[in-house]
This record gives sequence, C-alpha cells and structure tokens, in this order.
Amino acid sequence: MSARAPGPLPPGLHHYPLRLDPGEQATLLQGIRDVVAKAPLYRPRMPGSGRQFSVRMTNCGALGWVSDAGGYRYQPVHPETGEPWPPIPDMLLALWAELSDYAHPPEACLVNFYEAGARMGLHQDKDETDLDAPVLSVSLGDEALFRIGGTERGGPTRSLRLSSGDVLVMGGPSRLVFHGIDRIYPGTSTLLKGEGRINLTLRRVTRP
Ligand code: MD3
Ligand code: FE
Repeated sequence: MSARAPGPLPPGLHHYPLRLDPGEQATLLQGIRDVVAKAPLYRPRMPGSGRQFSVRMTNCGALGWVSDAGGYRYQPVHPETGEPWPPIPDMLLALWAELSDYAHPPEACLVNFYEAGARMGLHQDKDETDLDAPVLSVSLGDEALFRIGGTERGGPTRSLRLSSGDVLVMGGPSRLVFHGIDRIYPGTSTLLKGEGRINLTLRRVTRP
C-alpha cells in the first residue's frame, strides 16, 4: 500500500514531508503547550445544529477562528475566557516566511487537536477576506488520512497520509479546494505523551 494515492496533487498544493526534524517538532510542541496553557482547548459547535466538533481547538495570533451559534468567524479573543490569543511561536512565523511566497505575516494560527476517533468533514476554508494568501499547515503527532478534492463539492477526491513534521502549503488554485481529515492512526507517533494529533494552520485573514 502506498502512502499516497496515485494521481497528481492539485496545482498550488505543496507537500513537504518531514519538513521539521524530531528536535524541531519537540520545540514547536513546547510552544503549542505554552499556547494551550494560556488559551485552553475547547470544543466548538456547528452554527446550525449546535452539534459539537469531535476536534478540540484553540488559536494563537492576532485573530482566531471560532465557531458557535453565532456562526464561523475570526475574532481577537478566546470565546470562553475572553482573553486575547497568545502570540504565534517564532518557528511558525519563520516557516511562513520561508514557504508561503507571501509578503505579509500570518494573522491567525488555528490549533486543532484530534483524539483517536476525531475527524473533520470535507469543507472549504473561505472565512478569510484575503484569499490571495496561502494556508500553511503543520502536522504533529499521530498520522492522519487527509482527503482533498476540487473546488466543487461532490467531485473526485484523493487521499494523502500526513505524518508528524509534515508541512502543507495550499495556495493559488488549491486555496479553495474541499478537504478534510477522514481518520487518525493512533499510536503511529511518540511525539505526544499519549495518542492524538495536532494540526496547526497559519492564515492571513485581512488584506494587508
Ligand atoms: C487545503 N485542518 O483547520 S490541514 C482546517 O488537519 C483544516 O486539521 C485539517 O482543514 C487538519 O481548516 C487539514 C491541511 C489544510 C488546511 C487548510 C486548507 C488543507 C487546506 C485550506 C485550503 C485547502
Ligand atoms: Fe480546512
């Protein structure tokens, strides 16, 4: 079985397998532990149904993505504590500067935490005003099955297995493609204390 389904990646999507070495992953993980200590993980709800996400979330940066009865949006404070989000760790800002091909810094870093059994359904990321900027994602911990389609719901999809230390950059034509996480593979990484996966997504929200 191949780690990657056959077929090309969508144009504008770049995969950097194991871009972070184990030492860099440990340093970044400590940075995220510091973020979570100030801005606790919480379980967002779908705006319509009120159903809770299986993924827990928090943010760092000037703005954070939140979801509740009031809808999907970016806001400068944690929805439960009312406190500003902590700053984005320097390693992430450096990765963005190196890989994003975008002249301005990210404003938001969404932190997703997947326990065994958590998933994220196919969706588009379009709550940002600046869709010219790419999204940069970093995976830490257990491996995940990432699914990516085209810009129309219901079109063909392909899957990519993401490992700890992998970086994805989605820009240009891939910025508005449908994507999701079908499953994680518990016990495939020893980075975290227990099972689970952390995904970090750096985003530009406003036009510079
Ligand atoms: C392709 N996160 O937070 S990261 C999300 O692993 C999200 O937690 C997934 O989808 C995760 O919105 C996937 C890879 C990713 C992130 C954003 C994208 C792929 C993307 C935006 C546009 C296209
Ligand atoms: Fe997404």
